[in-house]
Amino acid sequence: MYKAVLVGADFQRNNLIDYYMEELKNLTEASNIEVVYSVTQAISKITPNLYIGSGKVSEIQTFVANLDANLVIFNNELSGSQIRNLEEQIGVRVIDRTLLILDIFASRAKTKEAMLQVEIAQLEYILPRLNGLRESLDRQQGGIGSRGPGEKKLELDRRRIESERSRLKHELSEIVKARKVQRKNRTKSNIRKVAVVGYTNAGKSTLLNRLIEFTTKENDKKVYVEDMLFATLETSTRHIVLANNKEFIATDTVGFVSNLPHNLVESFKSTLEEINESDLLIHVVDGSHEYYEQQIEVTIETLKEIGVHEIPVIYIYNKSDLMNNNITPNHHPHIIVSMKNGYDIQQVLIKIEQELFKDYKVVSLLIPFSEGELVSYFNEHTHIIKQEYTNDGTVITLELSPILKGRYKDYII
Ligand SMILES: Nc1nc2c(ncn2[C@@H]2O[C@H](COP(=O)(O)OP(=O)(O)OP(=O)(O)O)[C@@H](O)[C@H]2O)c(=O)[nH]1
Ligand SMILES: [Mg+2]
Repeated sequence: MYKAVLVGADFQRNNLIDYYMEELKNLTEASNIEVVYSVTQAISKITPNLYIGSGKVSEIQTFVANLDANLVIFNNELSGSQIRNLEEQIGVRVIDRTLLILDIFASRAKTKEAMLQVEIAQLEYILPRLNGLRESLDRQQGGIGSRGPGEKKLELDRRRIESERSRLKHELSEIVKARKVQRKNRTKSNIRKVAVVGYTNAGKSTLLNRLIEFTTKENDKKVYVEDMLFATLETSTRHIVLANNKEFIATDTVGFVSNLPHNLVESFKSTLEEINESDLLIHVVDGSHEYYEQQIEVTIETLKEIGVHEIPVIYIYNKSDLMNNNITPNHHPHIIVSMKNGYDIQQVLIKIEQELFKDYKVVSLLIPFSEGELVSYFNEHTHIIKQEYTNDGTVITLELSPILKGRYKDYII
C-alpha cells in the first residue's frame, strides 16, 4: 500500500491552490493510495532541475522520512529529469498528477476503445520522459504508472513504444470509423441528441438511469453508477421516448477534472466528439460540493478545449439531499434536483423538452382518408394535440419539427 505526500506549486497565489490540492487528494484516494501529508509552495518560476525550490525539497524529504511515506505526488506536470532528480533527493518514488490520472483511467477502462485510448495517452506521456522514467521504474516494482489497462506491463524502449503507439492508433481509428458510421445513421434519422456532461462523480450516469427508468421499463438499459472518480470512461447512448412521443438520444460521457491531461483529452477526442454533435447539453453539477462553482468552471473550460461552442445548456444542480444550505445557482436555465431520490426527474424532462423542441410548431393538417397510414405515422411518432374526423378527411392538430413541417406543408390548413 502506498502512503503519499502531496506537493503543489502555487503560481497564482489565489485561493485556488486549496481547491487543486483537495482535488489531487481525491484523485490519490481514487487510486487507493493513502495521503499522509500535503505541502504547497508559492513560486513565481519553475526551478529547472527540481521544479520547486531545493529548500522545499529537503523539507519534503523530512516529511517523507518522518511519516514513513513511500510516494510523492506533484500536482504539476514534471519532466523526466525532474522526476529523476527529485527521486534521487527524496529517496522515494515521485510521480505527477498526469501519471496519477492516467493510472486511474487505466484501471477503469473496460471496453477495447477505452483501453486503446488510455494506452495511447500513457505512451505519449512516457515518450518525452523516457530517460527519467526508466531509471525510476528500474528502482520500482509494479505500481502506479507502470501498468497499462488490464495490468499490462508498460514497455520502456523508445522504438518499441513508437511502433506500439502507431499500432494502437491504427486499431483505434478502425473502431472510431465504425462508431462514425453508427453516428451518421443516427444523424440521418434527424433524431435530436442530448449529451450529459459534467465534473466527475456529479451524478451524470445516475441522471441517465433516472431518465431510462422514467421513460422505459427496461432496467437492463441502465448504465454503471459508482461513488468514485471516473466511473464512466465509455460513452453510453440511450434512446428516450417521452409519453407524448417526442424522442431523443441521450449520451452519458466521461467526467471531467481540472487540468485533464492534454494527451488524454486528445486520445478521447473521438469519444468526446459525441458531445460536439449534440443539440443540447445537460450539465450535471454536484451542488453539495464545497467547490461546485470551480467544478462548473472546470467543465466549461474542458468543453471549450474540445471545441464545444454554442450548444444550449441546462444546468442540473444535483445532490440537493446533501446540500446544507440553499444554494443560489449562477448559471441559467437550471434546476435543483436529487437524482439519487429521483426528485424531480419529471422537471428535468420538462426542461429538456422545452429546450430541445423549442422550434417545434403546432399546426393542423388535413389528411385525406385515402392516406390513413400517415395518420398512424403521426400517432406513433409525434405529439398529437387533437384529432377529428371531417367529411374531407382527418384533421390532426400536432407539434411538428421544422423538417416535418416542411415535408407535410401541403397538408397544412
Ligand atoms: N446523495 C446523493 N448521491 C447521489 C445523487 N446522485 C448521484 N449520487 C451518487 O453519486 C455517486 C456518483 O454518481 P454517478 O452517477 O456515477 O456520477 P457520474 O457523474 O456519472 O460520475 P463519473 O462517471 O465517475 O464521472 C454515486 O454514488 C451516486 O449514487 C444525489 O442526488 N444525492
Ligand atoms: Mg458516470
